[in-house]
Amino acid sequence: MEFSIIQGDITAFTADAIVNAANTSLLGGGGVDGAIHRAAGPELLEECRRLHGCETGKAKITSGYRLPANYVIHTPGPVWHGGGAGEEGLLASCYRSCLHLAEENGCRTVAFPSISTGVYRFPLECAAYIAVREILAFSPIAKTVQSVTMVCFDERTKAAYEAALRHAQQE
Ligand code: AR6
Repeated sequence: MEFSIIQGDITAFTADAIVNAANTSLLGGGGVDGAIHRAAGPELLEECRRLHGCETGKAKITSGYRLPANYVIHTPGPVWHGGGAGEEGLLASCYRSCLHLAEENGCRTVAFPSISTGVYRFPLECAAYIAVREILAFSPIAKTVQSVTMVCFDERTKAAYEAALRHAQQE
C-alpha cells in the first residue's frame, strides 16, 4: 500500500473515496465538511439525512455525487477537550473505521483530510502522529486499498504529517 502526503483541496482530488471530517449529525458544517457538501451538491445532504447521524470515531459511507470521488466516507472526529476525554483513541478509531469501510466497499484509493485539527482544535502534531501510525498499521492488512493520500489544506499541516511520517519510519 502506498502512502503519500500532499497539499491541496480534497474536493478536487480524484480517488475511489474521500473522507469527510464531519460532525455527529452528518448534516454538514464549515471547514472541509462545508466544502465537500458544496462541491458534491444537494443530493449528498439528502443521502446524509437518511443515515441518522454517526458516533464520534465511527464512519458511514455515501455516494460522491458531483465530486470526482465515487464515495464520501464521513467520520466525526473528537473535539479536543484537553486530552483526558479519550480524544486520542477516538481519533485513531476514525482512521481505522474509514479504512475498514473503504475495504468493505472495494475502494483502491482513499484520501483523508486532517481530521479534528480545524474547528475541533486537536493539537496538530499529536493528530498527525496518530493518523500516520494508524495508516501505516493498516498497510499490511489492506486487501483492496492500494493507495492512501493525506490531503493537507495548508503548508503547516503538510509539514506536520511529513514530520510524523519521518518519525514513524525511524522507529
Ligand atoms: N481540503 C482539505 N482540507 C481542508 C479543506 C479542503 N477543501 N478545507 C479545510 N480543510 P475542519 P474538524 C482542512 O475544521 O477540526 C465542521 O464544521 C482544515 O484546514 O474542517 O474535524 C464539521 O461539520 C483542517 O486542517 O474539521 C464539524 O462540525 C482540516 O481540514 C467540524 O467542522 C480539518 O478542519 C469538524 O472539525
